[in-house]
Amino acid sequence: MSTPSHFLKQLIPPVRQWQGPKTDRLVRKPGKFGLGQVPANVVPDATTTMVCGFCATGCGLNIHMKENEAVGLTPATEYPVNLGMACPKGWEALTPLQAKDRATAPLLREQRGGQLEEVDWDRAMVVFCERIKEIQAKHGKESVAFLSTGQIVAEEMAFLGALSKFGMGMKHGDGNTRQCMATAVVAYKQSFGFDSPPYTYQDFEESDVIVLIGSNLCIAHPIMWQRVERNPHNPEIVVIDPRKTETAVAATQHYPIAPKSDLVFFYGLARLLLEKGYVDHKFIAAHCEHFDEFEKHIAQFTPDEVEKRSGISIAQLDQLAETIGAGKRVSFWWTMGVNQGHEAVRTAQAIINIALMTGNIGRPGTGANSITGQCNAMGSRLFSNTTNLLGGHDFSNQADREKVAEALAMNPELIPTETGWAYDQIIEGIHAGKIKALWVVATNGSHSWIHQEQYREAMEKLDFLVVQDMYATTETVEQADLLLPAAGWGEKDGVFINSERRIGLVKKVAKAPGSALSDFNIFRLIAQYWGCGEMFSRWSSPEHVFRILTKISQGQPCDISGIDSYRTLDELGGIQWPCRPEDVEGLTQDNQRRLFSDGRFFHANGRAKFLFSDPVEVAEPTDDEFPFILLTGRGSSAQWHTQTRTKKSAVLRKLYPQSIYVEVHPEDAEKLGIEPNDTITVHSRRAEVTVTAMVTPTVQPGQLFMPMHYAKTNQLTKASFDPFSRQPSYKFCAVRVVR
Ligand SMILES: Nc1nc2c(c(=O)[nH]1)N[C@H]1C(S)=C(S)[C@@H](COP(=O)(O)OP(=O)(O)OC[C@H]3O[C@@H](n4cnc5c(=O)[nH]c(N)nc54)[C@H](O)[C@@H]3O)O[C@H]1N2
Ligand SMILES: Nc1nc2c(c(=O)[nH]1)N[C@H]1C(S)=C(S)[C@@H](COP(=O)(O)OP(=O)(O)OC[C@H]3O[C@@H](n4cnc5c(=O)[nH]c(N)nc54)[C@H](O)[C@@H]3O)O[C@H]1N2
Ligand code: SF4
Ligand SMILES: [Mo]
Repeated sequence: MSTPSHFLKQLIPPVRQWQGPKTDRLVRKPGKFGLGQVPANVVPDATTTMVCGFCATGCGLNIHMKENEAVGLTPATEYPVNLGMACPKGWEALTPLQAKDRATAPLLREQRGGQLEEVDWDRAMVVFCERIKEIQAKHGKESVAFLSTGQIVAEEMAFLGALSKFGMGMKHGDGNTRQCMATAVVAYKQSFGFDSPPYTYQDFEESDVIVLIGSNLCIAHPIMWQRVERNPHNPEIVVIDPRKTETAVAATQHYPIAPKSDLVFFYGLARLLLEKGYVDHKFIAAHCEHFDEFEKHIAQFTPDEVEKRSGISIAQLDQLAETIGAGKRVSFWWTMGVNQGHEAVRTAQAIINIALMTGNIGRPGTGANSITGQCNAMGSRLFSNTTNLLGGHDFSNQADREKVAEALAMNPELIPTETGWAYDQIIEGIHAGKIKALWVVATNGSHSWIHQEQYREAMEKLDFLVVQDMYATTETVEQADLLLPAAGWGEKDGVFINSERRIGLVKKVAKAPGSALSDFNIFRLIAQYWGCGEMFSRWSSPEHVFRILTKISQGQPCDISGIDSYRTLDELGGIQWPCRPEDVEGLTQDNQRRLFSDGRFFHANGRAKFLFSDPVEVAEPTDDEFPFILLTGRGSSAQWHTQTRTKKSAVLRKLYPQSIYVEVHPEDAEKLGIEPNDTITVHSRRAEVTVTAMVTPTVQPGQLFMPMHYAKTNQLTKASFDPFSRQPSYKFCAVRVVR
């Protein structure tokens, strides 16, 4: 076995030679470009196609290169997802790689209160391992945890999950997917028996009724919206959202539901559908269970009750029931307006129940469809070793542990027998003194986590905070003891899994700056310095790991053992799971598949379950002191999350307000004497923040909306969680406004 420092020399310049995309096979003669992005004086000599690194739509981008380096990009016309389209972030995807604040060398803060100072990788690795081993020796192995992401390639996620839990003995690790997808994961697992979004994007084009719930598709998934626009069936487009969003304006029906009244609303809708006879009893009898109990449960949710709780009138509810009843192919799509709630899992399942009872699943243009957020959210759901064991397996199941151990050629005893703590429990664990060191990879919790002060205090309490990021200036890096500089999208190889379960390829088309390494190589290095390099000797390249993962997936609903190489993915324009060896034949460039076409679900008896509960009160209702509801979410198609990437593009920066604003309804503005662009303060029980007033009827009276892209927003939010998924309820807290 080579020594760590010997190993280091293989990975780090000057020994490391940059070689561009791995082999010729993944590049081809330059394609047609000319459109915008390639500088006029540069003549590319090759083009390669890869998947965008922002949202879960997973658009294909043609990267045009000269001498092995990306010089521009254009949306891929032949990729089955985007068909030649991209949103502003996609067009600008290469720009953030050039930013001045890229982390180019490891930075170490020797003492709290001191400065972060440049060190070499050897020193960084020695400190990383020594400090963590010291803390584990003193406080137990489980006193060290990690927080990861839905934005690195699946091979890296799996590496982090395996290295931390099997190699370093950690028990607790979670990801920002908790902030985002946990609700859908739990809802699907309980209802269908596996975390299985059933749709393919073609369904957007094949529905005659499209119901979007808590989803602002026009700005959060603009290219999915383009697919809706291509629908030739003149569909009814229904938006259920308290705000008159860009999507609501473009829809044919908008139901401005009272925030967090969705559960009552959907139970009432189910009752009405039943009453009107719009129910597929044959499908229910053949493929579902617990419908009788559900029928009894919903009896109490009369149209009257719905009107009282949701603000949607009896006539409007009736219109929606008629629309769904008349639809031949009705699809239901939900995003964060559902997932981020205090009773989110049951709300998602109330949507699933409506799709099931009307037989709108498994056929073209139908489905109970959770739209994912980040480029590789689905990858993290299946392969990050956080909420489940690699490949959608179960930590607590011995057969699963043995199967995974065998595929990894390791001792099954090294696999923990329980899932670790959820994100919020890790933060709580830090406050309780149980977690002493934290390793944060590709997420920026000091900005994005709920009730920010509590999070930041937790970071201060740690004995050791390591952050692994592309940039040296994020809010979380500001609190770090050690920064490990990472390569970003475009600077490394691997796969992402998009919202329709499509595994797509990401390629190295640019050099990471300075001595920044891919997350993959950082993990290899750590394994060597930690002393478990032997265990990961087969994890020598992303493609090797991909093959290991395909093997682990065998026999699971997400079986991808039919995908033999990156080349196959490249040639086909991505492949949706499942892809067993017998599925491969016949897959063509525009391969489109959906789940449940045979009516069999993943529970042992093959049946889907109707699941439900009584609605409960939100954690922080409004009152006389804090009379407004604060909603939060995406602000524009040009902003990505905490903006570490998108704010680096001058083009994107022109497309949104530079400083934080709050949307206020004109009636409220008038009552409070607020003029457009006034500086106002918004107070919650946790903080007060100064913002610019944007007076607009997009919000209803009594409600405010603030985009999440500005760090101040989460100073206000209230830490409350869905009890099943432990996903934060970002979209409801009580505030007041002062001019
Ligand atoms: N441009 C851009 N695109 C993105 C992202 C980004 O940062 N920028 N992030 C990506 C990620 S990770 C995600 S998760 C997705 C998120 O995508 P979306 O979920 O579509 O975006 P949000 O704006 O968070 O929330 C959607 C809507 O939920 C509504 N809502 C709030 N409360 C309720 C409620 O109680 N009931 C209902 N029915 N609706 C409610 C809000 O008014 C909002 O319009 O976007 C992805 N795409
Ligand atoms: N109030 C409110 N808060 C929210 C939400 C909301 O609707 N309202 N939405 C929530 C949701 S759905 C989400 S998904 C989260 C997102 O929250 P975060 O994950 O915290 O947001 P990002 O800005 O995407 O952070 C990703 C980080 O990874 C870094 N990075 C990017 N690529 C790489 C890479 O390849 N390697 C490494 N090592 N680092 C990389 C980026 O520089 C950035 O610092 O926010 C949540 N927070
Ligand atoms: S829609 Fe999403 S995947 Fe497509 S270009 Fe925009 S950010 Fe990238
Ligand atoms: Mo998300």
